[in-house]
Amino acid sequence: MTADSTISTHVPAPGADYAATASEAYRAALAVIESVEPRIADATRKELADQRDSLKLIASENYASPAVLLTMGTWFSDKYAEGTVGHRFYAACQNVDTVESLAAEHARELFGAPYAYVQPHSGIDANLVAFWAILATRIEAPALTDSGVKHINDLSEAEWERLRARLGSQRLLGMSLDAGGHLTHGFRPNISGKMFHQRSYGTDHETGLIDYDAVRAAAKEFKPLILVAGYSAYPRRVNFATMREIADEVGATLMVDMAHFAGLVAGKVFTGDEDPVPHAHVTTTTTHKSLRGPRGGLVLATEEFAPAVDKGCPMVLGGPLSHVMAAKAVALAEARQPSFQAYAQRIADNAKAFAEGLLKRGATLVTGGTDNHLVLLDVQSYGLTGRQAESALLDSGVVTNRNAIPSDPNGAWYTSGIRFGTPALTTRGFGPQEFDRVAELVVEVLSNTTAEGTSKAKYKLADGTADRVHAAAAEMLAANPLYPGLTL
Ligand code: DSN
Repeated sequence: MTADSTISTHVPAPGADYAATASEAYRAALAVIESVEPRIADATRKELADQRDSLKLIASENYASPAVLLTMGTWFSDKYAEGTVGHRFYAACQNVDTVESLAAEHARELFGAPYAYVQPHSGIDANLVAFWAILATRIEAPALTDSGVKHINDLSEAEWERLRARLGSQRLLGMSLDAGGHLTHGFRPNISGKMFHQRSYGTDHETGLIDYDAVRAAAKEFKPLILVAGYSAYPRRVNFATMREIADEVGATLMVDMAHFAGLVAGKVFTGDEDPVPHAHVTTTTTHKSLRGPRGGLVLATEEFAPAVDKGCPMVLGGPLSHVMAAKAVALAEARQPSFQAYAQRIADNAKAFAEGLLKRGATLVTGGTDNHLVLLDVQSYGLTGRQAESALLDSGVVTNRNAIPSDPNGAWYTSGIRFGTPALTTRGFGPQEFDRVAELVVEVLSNTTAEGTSKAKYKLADGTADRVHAAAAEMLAANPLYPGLTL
C-alpha cells in the first residue's frame, strides 16, 4: 500500500455507544422467540456468529446498525397502508404517514432530490416502479389526453388495447450483463426483458471502460424510450452528465440504478458529473448495500415523474412494509451524519488499497483497478472458474460471489470472475492496511487451488491453506469486531 495523505481514518460503526442497551433488547427478544420456536432463536444466534467469523466481501452486502435492525421488529409490521401519505386505501394510517413522510424527507435531504418514494420492497421493485412511472408519464398520459379522457377506465376497449400494445412495445437501452449491468435492466429472465425491446451497450474491449461515444451511437440508432445507467459489477465511476446529454439527444428518459453505489453518493464521494441525482429523471436504489440500511428500495424523481412514482402502490407494489420504511428513516438519518461521509470515503480508499494489493501480487483485474467500492478479479490466470474460486475462498472463510466478466468464456453460471466489495468490512473498521492483507490471503487461496480435471466446479485446495487463511482472518476480525459490545 502506497502512503497517501488522502487516505481516510477509521470511522466507528454506529451502535457502539448504545451496545449495552441493544444487547439487553436482543437477549430479551431471543428469549421470547426461544419460547415459541427455539430453532429460529438458534439460527438467529448462529447467523450472528457466522457473520462475525467471516471476511464478508460481497459487494452488495453490509451490516446495518442495531438501531436500524431493531426498528424493523415492531408492530408497524402489522399495519396495511396501501396508497401513499395522506391518500390511503385503509383507515388508521396516521402513524404510517409519519414514518413514510420522515423517511422520504431524509431521502430528499440526503440526496438533494425533489421527490423520494420509500415504499419499494427491493431493488427490483424500485426499478419496476420507475419503469411504470416512465411509461405512465410518457405513453399513458398523452394517450389519455389524445382520447379526451382523464382515467384509463374511460377508454373504449379498442383504445385500451391500442394503449396496452404501445405500453408493451417500448425500447430500453442499458448496460450489458457481462459488462456489469443488472438483470432488471431489460434482460429476458427478468420481467423488464419481457416488457421492453432491449438493447445493451458494453464496455471497450481494451480498457474495459464505458465508451460514451459507443453509447451515443447505440442510442441514436436504437432510439430508446429509456436509457438506463448504473451497474452491479462495474468497478468504475460513471459520468452521468454525459449519460443525460445522450438521453436528451435521442429524447430518452434517463433512469439511473445506483443500488450499488448509493452510499458513495450519499457520502459525497461521487459528486458533480458522478452524482446521478441531479442528472437523472428517475434514480433508483436499494437501501441495504453501501447505504447500510434495511433491505429495501427507494426511488428519487424529478417533479415531472413524481406523480406517477407516487402511485407505485398499488401499481406494481403490494402493501408497504411500514416497519421497513421506519428502519429506512433511521438509516437515512444515520447517513446524514458527517461520519457517514468519512465512512463512504473509506469504502473507496479501501477498494483502491485492495485492488493495489491484488495487482502487486500478480492478479488481473477487469479495467485494471477500481475507483468505486468494488473490484472484479479475473481468475483465469489461476486456471480456475469463478465457481471454483468462490468455493475455495469460502472454504477459507472468505465470503464473495462469482461474477461474469466481459465476454466471459464460462458464461453466467460458472463465470471467470470474482466480485469483491469493501462496504461491509469497512463498517467493521478495516482500513487500507487490513485490505492489503486480505488481498494477500485471497491470492494465497487462489494460488493454492487447482481445478480437478475438466470440471468447472470441482477443485482441490492445497492442504493447510484453509486453516492458515482462517487463522489470519480471525486475527483481523477479532481486532475489528462486528457490533462491538453487543453480547447475546
Ligand atoms: N443482489 C444484488 C447484487 O449482488 O448486486 C443485486 O441483484
